[in-house]
Amino acid sequence: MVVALAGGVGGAKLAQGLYGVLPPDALTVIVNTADDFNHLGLHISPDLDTVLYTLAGIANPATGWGIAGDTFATMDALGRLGGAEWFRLGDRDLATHVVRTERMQAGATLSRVTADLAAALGVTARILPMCDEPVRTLVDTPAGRLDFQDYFVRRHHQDEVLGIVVDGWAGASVPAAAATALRVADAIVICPSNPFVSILPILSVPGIRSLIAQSDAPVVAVSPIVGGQAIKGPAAEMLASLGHEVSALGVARLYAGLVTGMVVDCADSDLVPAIEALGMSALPAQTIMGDRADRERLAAEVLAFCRQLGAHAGVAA
Ligand code: FO1
Repeated sequence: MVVALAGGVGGAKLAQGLYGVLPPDALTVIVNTADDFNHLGLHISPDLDTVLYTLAGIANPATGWGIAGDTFATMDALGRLGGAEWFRLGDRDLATHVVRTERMQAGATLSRVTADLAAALGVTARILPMCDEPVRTLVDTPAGRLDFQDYFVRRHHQDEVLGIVVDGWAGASVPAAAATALRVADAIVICPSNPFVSILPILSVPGIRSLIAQSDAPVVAVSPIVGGQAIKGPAAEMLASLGHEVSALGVARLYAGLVTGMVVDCADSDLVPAIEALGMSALPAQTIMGDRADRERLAAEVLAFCRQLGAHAGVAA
């Protein structure tokens, strides 16, 4: 069993690569839910839906989120009525939120609803929320403390990030399916998502760090920073404003003590010695994922790296 930790678009791409190179039921993706919010009376789970749509092969390739070819007639009609249209929910995408909201209001857990949505879309990987309790990322900025989607979408992540709060973590618990997957994992992959607002919220769920630490599986992270830049989103700006080096080394320092290895882009091969000095192995690879072939190629390299690390540690990964 390979367990991947993922947030939004970048993480979903590698998750799709892993899904493509592994047997149908050999992948579990534990997904960030701290970006979730209630909007228009609906429970929106952006990262779960991005992973779900990407593995189902229906994600919008231009944005990475939402459904390819979707229309926005409802958003436009909403705007004419004075409703909030800043968070672009497509007409087909809305069906997902309506089903999830209805099911959760009837008492189903987010885990249950997500499993049923995955089955409905033919996805055989396990897609698991990091927890079923409400945990929310809040972003401290010069304009004050902002809800995540206000910061990220409404204000176009232009505010300087002075701090990040994962609100509600203490009340969260690792879902049983996620704990089981981590216990039987042959490899644990931290996908190239934003370390601060996608990966660290997952790691904030009580118990998940110790489940990872107790596993004898290799833990490999893929850097979301290439040549000092993020492929997408505000990860580079956040590293800078939060006082970290804006590089794959800066990311490696965030994961030191947790991971066995780090995959960096070939452009950052010069950082390998400094990363290895942190007590982890480092592998340069082509980490920019354009098409599905790129995603599967990187996934195969990551898994080979895991096997190599596992062999050194005496584990058949
Ligand atoms: N991101 C945007 O930048 N603008 C949007 O209008 C937007 C709408 C949206 C709708 C559904 C969904 O699942 C994701 C959506 N996202 C949008 C992306 C989302 O805000 C981010 O992907 C995550 O929260 C961070 O990874």
